[in-house]
Amino acid sequence: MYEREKERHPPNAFTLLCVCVCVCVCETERHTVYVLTDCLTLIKSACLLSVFHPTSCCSVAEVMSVLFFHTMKYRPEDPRNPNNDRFILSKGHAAPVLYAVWAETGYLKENELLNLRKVDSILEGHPVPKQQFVDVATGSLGQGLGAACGMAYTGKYFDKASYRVFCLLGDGELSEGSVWEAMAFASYYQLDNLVAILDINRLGQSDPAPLQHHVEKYQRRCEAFGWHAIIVDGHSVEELCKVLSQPRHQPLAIIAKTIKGKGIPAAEDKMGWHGKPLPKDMADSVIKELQGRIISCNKRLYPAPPNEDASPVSLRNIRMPSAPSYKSGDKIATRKAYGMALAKLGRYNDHVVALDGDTKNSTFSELFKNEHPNRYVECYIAEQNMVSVAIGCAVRDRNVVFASTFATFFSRAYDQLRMAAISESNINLCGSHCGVSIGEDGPSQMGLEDLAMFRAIPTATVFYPSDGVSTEKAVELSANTKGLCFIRTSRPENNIIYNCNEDFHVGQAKVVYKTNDDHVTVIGAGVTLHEALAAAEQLKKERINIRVIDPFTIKPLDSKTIIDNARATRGRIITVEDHYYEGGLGEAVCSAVVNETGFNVHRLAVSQVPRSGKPHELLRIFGIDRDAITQAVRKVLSSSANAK
Ligand SMILES: Cc1ncc(C[n+]2csc(CCOP(=O)(O)OP(=O)(O)O)c2C)c(N)n1
Ligand SMILES: *[C@@H]1O[C@H](CO)[C@@H](O)[C@H](O)[C@H]1NC(C)=O
Ligand SMILES: *[C@@H]1O[C@H](CO)[C@@H](O)[C@H](O)[C@H]1NC(C)=O
Repeated sequence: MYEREKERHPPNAFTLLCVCVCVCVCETERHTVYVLTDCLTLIKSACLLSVFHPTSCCSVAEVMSVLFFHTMKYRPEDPRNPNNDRFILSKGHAAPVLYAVWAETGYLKENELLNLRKVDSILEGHPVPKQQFVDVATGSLGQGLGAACGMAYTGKYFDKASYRVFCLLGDGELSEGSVWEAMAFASYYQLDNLVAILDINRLGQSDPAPLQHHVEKYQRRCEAFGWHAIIVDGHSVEELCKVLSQPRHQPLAIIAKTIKGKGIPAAEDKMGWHGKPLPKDMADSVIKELQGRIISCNKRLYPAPPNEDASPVSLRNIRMPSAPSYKSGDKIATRKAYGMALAKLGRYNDHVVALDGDTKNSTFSELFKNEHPNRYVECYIAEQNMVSVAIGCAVRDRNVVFASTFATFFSRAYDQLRMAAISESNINLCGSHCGVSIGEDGPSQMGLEDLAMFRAIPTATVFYPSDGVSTEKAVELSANTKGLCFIRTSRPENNIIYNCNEDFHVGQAKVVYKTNDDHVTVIGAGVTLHEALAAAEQLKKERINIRVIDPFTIKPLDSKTIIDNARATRGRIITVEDHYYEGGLGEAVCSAVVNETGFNVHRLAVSQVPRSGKPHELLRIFGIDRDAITQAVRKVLSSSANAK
């Protein structure tokens, strides 16, 4: 295969990482277990690391060895090969054991392990995708299984390939609701290519996990969620080999009863050792003891190669074959335009897939489902899991993923979205029902924080289209834009304002209303752009001209267009948005013009928790309708007249 590091490093005292007891293989039908010479080196190198969560690594050493050198089929020299079995370390703080295994495969150099958590090393404290063998970042507990579900769904239904997906979870982590959202998803979709290994080591960080070592309770829970659940001694290599070889018709949960700190006598099954490095003398003696247990038989293990049945996928240049076909005078809600655009994109690109959380006839992702039922994944009312499944579907560039729900419900998946950025994910999210303009359903259904939320994510692009044409362009641009994309859509029907041949770009605003003698620049988006246009007509009758700008993307914001136009209106800007004040369009504009002298930004936004009512009533009450804009324009003009 390829060169292995010749030189092995001696164990270093303060750093005992994980005690990979042995690397074993069941070669004969009688499951003879060979303990191989090379595990010595694995142990040694692993021991070099160790300042980080040694006891959490110790409980899964056998599990990891069996998975990576007995069960999984993959090409260790090519960790992202599409045919490879996938592995997700949901208990991401056990990263050192993952790195030790990849060193044992030869992919990582053993001396690189010494650089664990150093600023210039790829071996960060928790798994991140700058490591080729990591598909999704973990470390925020409870998220690995949802991503694993997305990968398994993709393997079974989209790729129709034989690769399998393995996910290792901690027992403390099993208190996260998102884990059980994923459990329900996996059984509903019969993901028989998915295996979860539950490391029941009894202890969490500051307390035992609630079910302690009651493995039968875990088994009943898993079975209740529709999984095949098997209890094993997680330190028995032979048992692990056996259960992992069984044929499957359901998702499989391996409930591995283990001991936290296994192999470190003073720390075994004891509280107070989570995340702690071992003292030097303790580490030395443990390492010595381990080395004594190695049976040298000069045998090297190589993982079996995968079946070559996941066809190559190209996600380059996902285009609409034709321009939008709206007519001026048409009225459409941007949420509906989203569904139409997505269905159209799917017509010409086989790898476009859509997810929704039981809101498809509100977000209009239903239009995609109607046309492409095999590429639609109903995620039901489990938004955290939906985002994780989306991330899983998008890894290794297998799919262009669009997931939709009400904008406001993404807030409960914010940790998953934050992790999507760390995972370098390219998922696209569409949030409908933004703002008070949804009307009667009331504040629980109104997205009023979503711009703040998505703007704060470093890899995010935030689209806020205002008509059917720009929505279709936003969908097409999202499909081709790296990082997270968020498309904010609205419920009310509004006029088509753009010509179908209008060109749109990320970070390029449109001046939608202008004369040679404008006094104020008004920036609105979605429904408030239409209110601004109505205000412009109204003010024209009073011989006050205003300029109206549609930012199209709130992030990145087109500062140049905003500044150039606002200069023409003597720095007078009014922003108006169907969002709370904090973190929305107004604040984005303020930070864009922060260096301009003589600029004055007046902001209109929703300042309190709103209520039910008709959309136009709520826009009026919360001060973001055409009248509020005309008043603000007059006020800005009179105060600047007074200032003279
Ligand atoms: C969402 C989240 N909450 C809290 C933490 C902090 N934390 C890291 S490890 C840990 C204990 C994990 O226990 P368990 O899942 O049993 O794993 P073990 O280390 O015992 O294998 C905690 C609370 C975290 N990383 N993520
Ligand atoms: C969605 O469909 C259901 C079932 O047909 C219907 O009862 C409901 O009113 C629809 N919702 C919307 C927002 O159209
Ligand atoms: C404002 O000026 C500072 C200092 O020159 C610069 O670093 C920053 O990028 C500018 N900000 C904007 C939004 O232009």
